[in-house]
Amino acid sequence: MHATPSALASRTITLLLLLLALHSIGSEIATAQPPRRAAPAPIEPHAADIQMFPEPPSNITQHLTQIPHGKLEIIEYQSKTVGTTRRMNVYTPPGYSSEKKYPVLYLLHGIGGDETEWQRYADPANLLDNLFAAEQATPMIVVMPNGRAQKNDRAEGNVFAAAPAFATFEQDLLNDVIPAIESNYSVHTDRDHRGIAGLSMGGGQSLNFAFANPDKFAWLAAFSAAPNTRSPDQLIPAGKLTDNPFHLIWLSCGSRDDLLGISQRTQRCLRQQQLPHIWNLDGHAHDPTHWKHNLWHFARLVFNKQATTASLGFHASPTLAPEITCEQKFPQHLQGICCDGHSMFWSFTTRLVKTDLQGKILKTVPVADHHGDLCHHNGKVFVAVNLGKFNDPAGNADSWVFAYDAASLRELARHPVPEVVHGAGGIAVRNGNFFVVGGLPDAVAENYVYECC
Ligand code: FER
Repeated sequence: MHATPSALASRTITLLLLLLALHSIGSEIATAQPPRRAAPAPIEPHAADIQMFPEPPSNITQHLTQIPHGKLEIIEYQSKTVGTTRRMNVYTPPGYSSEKKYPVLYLLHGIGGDETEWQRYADPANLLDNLFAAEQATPMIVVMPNGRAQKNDRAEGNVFAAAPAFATFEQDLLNDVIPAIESNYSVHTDRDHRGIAGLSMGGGQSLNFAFANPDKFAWLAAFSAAPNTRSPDQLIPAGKLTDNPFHLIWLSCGSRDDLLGISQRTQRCLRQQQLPHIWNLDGHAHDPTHWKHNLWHFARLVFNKQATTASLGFHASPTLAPEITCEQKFPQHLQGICCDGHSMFWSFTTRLVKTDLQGKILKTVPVADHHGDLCHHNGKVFVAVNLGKFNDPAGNADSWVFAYDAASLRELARHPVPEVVHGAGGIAVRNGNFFVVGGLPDAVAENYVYECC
């Protein structure tokens, strides 16, 4: 059960290529149906093609009676663009008051949806109420308009025939929706306090509109963007952007989504143009679970520059990594750190510690001597543990991988790794496989990376 790093690398690449071959078969079947436009097939994988953010807990949209709730209301506005009275769904946070000013997130639906789709798919009202109650998101107004800017804007008949109306919506949004919101609600009206996000067609709209109007939007998310997304050379013409105009670009897609190629080509373009972004490729399909989960993660960052900078630092590029100081000192030394996008986990030999991305202590638990390096995977923290002697030639390391619940730091399981005879020095996770680096006593010349658990 051990392998050299190069053998592991080639095994990982083979697995990725196999997965991508399966994706392309899926997308050929899906795009064979007219009148859908063909989506480009998924393209060559690279190291960033991973699930950056874990699956959220299962209760993120649970209605809790003991917390304050926001309000959802359908309001009407006059659209000069369409020449009709149109409807949008507006969420105001708990305790909404005209004494305060709020940032606004414009949240756009998919090709078969309307102004009620987000509420049906992802229950943003309860999702946000719960985040605000836990102080995990910045209070905001969420506007869910109808992105099909035409006289009959119901999702009827061949929904693909309305694709041009989704492009026309740019004018409706800028000239009709935003002014209506800004004159009826107590909101900030600068770009720093305006975000745009959407699923599928709405994801394509968000990318197209934000890149065409960076003076209007500073926060951007596209969840499983559809083929209405402009091609990279149209979306970001070379040399057009001198600076990164966005505080956050969130791009996500499910690995089982037939439209994956759209997000991938957009992500490659952002990477090439060195635009810091978050790319979260989870295991879902073109489905409400992906949209709900990614809205939840995005909602925790949007309008919060500090949390976003920290999260981008971890996920976009090591050069952006912020300095994070743990606010408390612990005996013995720091063995390793890891991050789940919103929190940091620190292994201090005999103490496991969780902080926010500003270093504020959220939880500490005493643990057995000694807990070494650690990594995060899907809501759990895995720690390389040696209960015996590290770097001991006699092989008395007594090596384990301990698993903890990332929310509570409650111990969940202990996996023995007796192969790691000189101790478990480092641990990492990649595509659900764990890699443990062995210890190396003075007299031993060859070290191993072990794939385990
Ligand atoms: C297409 C395939 C899917 C397309 C749009 C979609 C405009 C949109 C899907 C959705 O919004 O869920 O070819 O072309």
